[in-house]
Amino acid sequence: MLLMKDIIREGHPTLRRIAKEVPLPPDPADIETLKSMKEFLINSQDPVISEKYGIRGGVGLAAPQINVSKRMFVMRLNDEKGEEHDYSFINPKIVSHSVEKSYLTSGEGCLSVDRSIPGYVQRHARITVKGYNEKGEEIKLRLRGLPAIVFQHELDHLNGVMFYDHIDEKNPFQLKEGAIPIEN
Ligand code: NB4
Ligand code: NI
Repeated sequence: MLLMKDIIREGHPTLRRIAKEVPLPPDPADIETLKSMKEFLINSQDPVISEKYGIRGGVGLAAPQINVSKRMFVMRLNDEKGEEHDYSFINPKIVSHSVEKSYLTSGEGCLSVDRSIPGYVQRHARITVKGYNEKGEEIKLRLRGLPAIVFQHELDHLNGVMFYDHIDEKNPFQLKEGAIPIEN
């Protein structure tokens, strides 16, 4: 079972690397990695289990965060309509996106970052994404709202990008015109 000790933190070089494409169909070891990452999110969202093991709450986890430099991540959350967004992604990519931006009004945190960093992270408001699931099947989705934000935070990890790279140092709360706030 994955625990906080298995999550690498800021300063670890893997977090700044470009993760490698995963050969398809995924081999059993990669499927197992995704399964344990998904289990970590489930545990992190269970008040009893997360308290018992000292796991921070999470809605996404990227393989580089457990020091596996491969293009895979998991996400698990409910959107504002209560719809579940429970996905494992292999070799994910954004195929198109809106010009419009959106941002979490409370800013972002990261399981690999042990400090809170104030500021807005403005991301594409709507994205069309492609990738493969743990079975090696192609998936194509349109995401908006919180799921779109989570996808982009995780995709960034595969490219060595941290959320605070997007925060304007001088004006951390400066918003682009028309940016859509997301309360969470
Ligand atoms: C990834 C997210 C940071 C901003 C939005 C949110 C939480 C993370 C990081 C966008 C992506 C992890 C991966 C939460 C959280 C709301 C839902 C359900 C019940 C607790 C949970 C708390 F914990 N971010 N943490 N940060 N990351 N919402 N919620 N709640 O997930 O670093 O790269 O369980
Ligand atoms: Ni993160």
